[in-house]
Formats: sequence, C-alpha cells, structure tokens
Amino acid sequence: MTILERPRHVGPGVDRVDGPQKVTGAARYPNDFSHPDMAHAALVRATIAAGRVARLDTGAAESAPGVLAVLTHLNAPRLATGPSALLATPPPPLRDDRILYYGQYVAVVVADTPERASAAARRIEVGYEPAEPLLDIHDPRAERLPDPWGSDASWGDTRAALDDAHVVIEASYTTAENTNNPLGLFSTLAEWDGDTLTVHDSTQWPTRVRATLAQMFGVPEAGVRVLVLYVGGGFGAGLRVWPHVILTAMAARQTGRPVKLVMTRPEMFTGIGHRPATVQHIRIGATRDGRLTAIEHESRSTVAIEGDNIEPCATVSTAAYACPNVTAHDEQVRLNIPWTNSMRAPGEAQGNFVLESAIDELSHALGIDPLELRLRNYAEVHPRSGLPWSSKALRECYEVGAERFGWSRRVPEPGSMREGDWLVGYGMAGISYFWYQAPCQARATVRGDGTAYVRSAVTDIGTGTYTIMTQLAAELLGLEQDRVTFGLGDTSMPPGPQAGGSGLTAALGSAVHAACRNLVRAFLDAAAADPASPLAGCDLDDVAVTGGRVHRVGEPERGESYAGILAMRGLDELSADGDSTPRTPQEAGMAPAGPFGARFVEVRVDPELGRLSVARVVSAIDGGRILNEKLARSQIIGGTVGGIGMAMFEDTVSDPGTGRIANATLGDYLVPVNADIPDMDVSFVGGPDAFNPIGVKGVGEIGLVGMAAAIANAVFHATGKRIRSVPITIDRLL
Ligand code: MCN
Ligand code: MOS
Repeated sequence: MTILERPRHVGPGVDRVDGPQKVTGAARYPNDFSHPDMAHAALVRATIAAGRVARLDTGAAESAPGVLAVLTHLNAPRLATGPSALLATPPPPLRDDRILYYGQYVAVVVADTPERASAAARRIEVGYEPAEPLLDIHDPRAERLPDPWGSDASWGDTRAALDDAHVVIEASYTTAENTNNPLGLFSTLAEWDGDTLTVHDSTQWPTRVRATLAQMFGVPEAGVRVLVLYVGGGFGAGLRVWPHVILTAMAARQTGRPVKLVMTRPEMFTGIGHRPATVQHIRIGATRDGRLTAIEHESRSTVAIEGDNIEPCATVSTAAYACPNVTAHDEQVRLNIPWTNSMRAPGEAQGNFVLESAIDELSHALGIDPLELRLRNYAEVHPRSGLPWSSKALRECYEVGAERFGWSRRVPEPGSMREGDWLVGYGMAGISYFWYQAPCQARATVRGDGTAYVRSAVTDIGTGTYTIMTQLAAELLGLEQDRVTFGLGDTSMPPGPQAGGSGLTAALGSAVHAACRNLVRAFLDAAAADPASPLAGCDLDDVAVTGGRVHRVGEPERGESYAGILAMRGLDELSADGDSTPRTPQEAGMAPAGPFGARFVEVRVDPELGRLSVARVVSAIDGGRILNEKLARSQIIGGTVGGIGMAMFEDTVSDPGTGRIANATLGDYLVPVNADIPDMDVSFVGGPDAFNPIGVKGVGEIGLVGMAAAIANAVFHATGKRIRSVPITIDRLL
C-alpha cells in the first residue's frame, strides 16, 4: 500500500468538519455541560505574594444562603502529589498555610448557584502574616537554576573566537511577561460515583489530567474519565493540570455533588501559567565579509517558587546558523510569582527575538543586506550534531518571502524610506523552530456499511485536529471524507499526547497512519481466508485503497470492498490499533527538523508621536507536507497576530511591591485588535519531511516566532533606533 504519493484528500483547504457545530453553537465546550443537581465552586485568592495565612474567618461564608462547603487548608483533605514529569502538576492546593505567590488559592466555596458561591467567597476574611516577596528578576537573593532543562550547549572556543573576530556585536535584551489569554474561560465539571470520577475540563492533555487526578486522589486510573470535545483555545495554558482542576474534583468529592467551576478572567492571569519575562545577553563575532565566527547567548527567565518551566531561549542560537564556536546558556530565577508556563512558542519566541535582532545589528555594522548575511551563514546540516536535516527549505522560505514582499526595493540606509509624514521600515527575521514529537496511539474501525471511525484521546484546541485527521484517515482508507468520523477528547480512547510543542499532527497523524495500515492488513488477512479472493497472497505493498475497496496496485478490478470482505467473514466491523513512537536521530541517521520560516515586515512610524503600525507581513513557512492549507494558513495568521501582540502590546504588569498583577483584565491587558492587523501573506514551501511516515512538521507555533525581531528590525530601518525590549511601546520609541 503506497500512500500519500498522489493524495486526494490531504493538502487542499478543506473546510473544518466541525465548522457548522461551532458556528451554530452546537459544539459543546467543557462549561456547556451541566448536571441536574450540580453545585458551583468559587475561588478565593491570596492578596499577598509571600508569607502565610495567619487567620481565617469562614463563618459568614458558611452561613451564607445556598452554601454547601467552604474548604481551606484547615479542613481540606490531604492529597498526594501529582506527576513530576515534563510540565509537572503544581503541589496539591490548600495543603498548608504558606503563600508563595499573589493569587494562590486559599479557599474554595461550593454553593447551589455560581452567584451564591462567589458572593459567599467574598465574605471570607483572610488575615496574613506577610514576608518580603522576591519579585525582581535581578534580585540577588533569588535562587538561580543553571541549565534547568539540560539544553545548554557549547562547541569550539567561543571566547577566543570573539577575541579574534573582526566585528563583534554585543547587546542585552529584555522581553516582558505575557499571559496566554485563550478566549474560552477555563472550566472544570467533576462528578464522583464512589471511586470513579468523570471530568469535563479545558485541557490540551486529557490523558495527563486523568493520570494526575488518579494519582492525587488515590483512585484507579481506569476509573477516571476525562472529556474535552472542544476547547476555546489554550496557547499552552492547558498543558498542565492546574490547582483549580484539583479543587473542583476535591469539592465534588467533599459535597457528594457534581461541581462546576468556571474561572474568571482575572483568575486566568494567575491560575493557568504565563510566559516568563526574560533578560538576555548576546555576543556575535564575524569576519568582515559576514561569516559568523562566534555566538554567545545567555538567557535568564523567571520561574515560580516550587515551579518548573521549559523556556529554552539561548538554545535558539544553537540551531539557526552554521557557526564554528557557539555557547548557549539558559538559567531560571525563582520568584514569588504565579507559575510560569509554556505560551505559544516558549523560549523560541524570546530567543529568536534576540538572535534575529543581533543578526540585523551585525548586518548594519557590516553593511551587508540582512537577507544576504543570513544566506552566507546558512546551516546546511544540523549545527549541533552535524547530522543532515530530515528536511530544510529555509532557503526557499527566504527566496519566496523576499520575492513576494519586494525586499529588493529596500533602501539600506535607516530613515531613508518615507510615505508622507510616516517613516517606512522593512525588516525581516529567519526561524529554525525546534522539533517535538511524543508517542501516540490511535484505533481505526471500518464497519459493514462502509463507514470508518478513527479515534485517539487527544484534543482539538482550535487547530483543526478533527478535520485533518478525517482527511488523513479518508486518504489512508480510500474512503470519501463524509464516510469517516474522527473522535477525540475522551480518555476511554487509546492514549495520545498533549496538543503541544507543535507536535500533535506528527504524533497523531503517524499513529493514524499506523492504525489505518494495520486495518488494511487486517482486511487483507480476512480476505486471504478465501483462496479465491483476488487479494489472496497480497501484501500491504501490493495493494491500494480507493472507493471503499482494497485492490491490487494499478488493477482496480482485482479487489474487494470492505463491506464485501466483512460480509464474507460474517463480521460487523474490523478494527486495528496504531502506535507511533518516533525514532531517535541516531536510529534515523538524521536530525529531525522542525518547521522553518522567514518573515518580512513593513512598518510605519510617526516620528512626532511615536506611533507604530505594521503595514504588511509576508510569511514563508516550511511545514513539511501541509495536510490542510486553509487550516495551516489560519495557524500562521493566528500566530502572527500573537507575534504582533508580543512585539507591540502584550505586557503583564505586576506591582513591584506586592506582586499583584495590575492589568488582569482584557480591558487593561492589550492584545492586537483588527485595526492593528495588516494584510498578511502566507506561503508554504518545501515538501514532505523524512522523519515521520506522513511527512509533516508542526505549524502551530512558528507563526508567532520572528515577528518581534522582524518588527524591531523594521523599526530600526525606519528610524535608526534599535529597540531591544518588547513590547515596543511609544515611550520606548520616542
Ligand atoms: N497543520 C497542517 N499541516 C501540517 C501541520 C499542521 O495542516 N503539516 C495544521 C492542522 O490544522 C493542525 C494545525 O495546523 O491541526 C496545528 O498542528 P501542529 O503544528 O501539529 O500543532 P498541534 O496540533 O500540536 O497544536 C498545538 C499548537 C500549539 S503548541 C499552540 S501553543 C497553539 C497552536 O497549536 N495553540 C493554539 N495553535 C493554536 N490554535 C488555536 N486556534 N488555539 C490555540 O490555543
Ligand atoms: Mo503550545 S505553548 O506547546 O501548547
């Protein structure tokens, strides 16, 4: 069975299979579920960043109308700790009187209506014994964690190369804290029946939620079922099992009622992670003709007390360019802040800003066009391992992007391009994104009526998983798309990984590929039971599937339909499982490549008022085989909007004395609106990747990356002013 050579169903921009459900309101998100005798939970959050709870008065809340329970550290059941693996679960909530960050939960109130729960929550009085919080990334008292995720790298002799370089660029950069802010308020509905637990939850990782709840409440994992048919976005916020999920399950167990919790927007700023602030320092050495001789990149990001977070910023500099001497070092600083966590393109977003700004600084210092400088240092092989890439079309990204943008019209001298009163700037950035793929399982079934059902316990967070997996299964089983249903978001299905690291399409797609192949093999075996079958003696490689039939390659007549094979064997249906565990780079003899990309941006700056706007964005992306061009384009467009947010608007501001977030609403935390978003041109280049059987790479995060650098570089080109901190606000521009 040769597949995906001339795909019919994958590639083109098929509409979302769940589009009608979404736009008619029929799609059910976690907080659309309810239960007749359901109770509601409301949270009480600490108003200091460090110290302890000294006094608690819950009397007024307990006697408030409709209140069923008030849980605090004084009466909450003690829970076991959750998984400490990648993206660890925070410690059990309400375990003691210590406060480690502003917004930490100190109580949960359960009542018969949401209004009564939150009214009672406001009547709880908490007295604190405050300690002095650590809130500043530069605070020398804060604990430092060097190389926290083991990605530091060093080769050659960077110091000596910097000493010998003809030109050295050296600068410090900062990036602000950002908050994920998915539109859908995170929500949990928990219902116990003895030791079995059913949970609807806004998560990107249902199997992790199940494992965590089982472990923390000490019940068998098989008795915990997590459901998440739709999620109103996550951008990384749904990658962990946050304390509110545990508290909802705890409240349900204590009250013996199903309990629902819907977070408020301010709670979404403290309770489900955020992008850490970073301070980064870079030194780049080069020859006069623009050959990189050394890169030294150091980054510091923030992490909560007791928290963990993977934010590889300096690591970006180990994968981007051919350079004989490289040193990359990341470290974290522990502060009394809410948990930092992955937010779309963690580490890459901030690290790329620094590297690609510094490359632009170098191009200006050398008088070499920024695009030409990047091409002169193109990494033909994976710089760290020396292995060939599984695919790399970055050069095409540069070429196609530059062509579509009209990069050749750029007049090099800063401040030399104008339109009326506006200064015009052209800027660009390259991207070499990381690769991530986790193991995944899927199951495929074909029934007697010629329909197929394929499923895995994963999520579709708005990306289009339902649609692309329907397309892929239709392709692999030789069925029309309307004959195929893809199921997800239920832990009773075969286990799958998180929608994260832009890795679900590769992981799940490979598992679906394996399941479908195994299923066709099962049909071959069933057919071979009849020696007269035209498929007798056939191997997978001898057959193709089209129109609901398995037939010999190139001989559509010599085959049998799925329905015919099932009928002949007296079966209702046949099923098969598929498993996809990625090979190691050593096994494969190649470096698994993530996506590559080039961004070209035109900005306008009003030199009198410091107003900045983005006039055009051109993106060229190598995402391997694109399964659905319409959805993939949406991913790049959505990411680009996020990148404009990071570059120009988003800044989670905390009060330096108390750690209270000062702008924890969507009125105060600025995100781009339509008026900030220009025309966006997206092209996909390159072809199937060699690392996984379906040839895909991820595109979910790369759209955000490179925007901060491209915009800052365009601002420099427009104004001659180098801005090394994002967001680029008016005060920084003037
Ligand atoms: N796709 C494609 N062809 C490919 C790869 C992807 O057509 N070769 C399209 C598909 O529609 C697929 C989507 O792009 O569903 C994203 O695929 P992938 O890059 O594999 O990313 P994941 O499925 O792992 O999704 C997670 C990723 C991450 S890590 C963040 S953060 C993010 C993102 O996706 N958060 C999002 N995109 C988001 N989009 C929406 N609407 N909401 C979020 O919260
Ligand atoms: Mo994405 S930040 O890995 O969910």
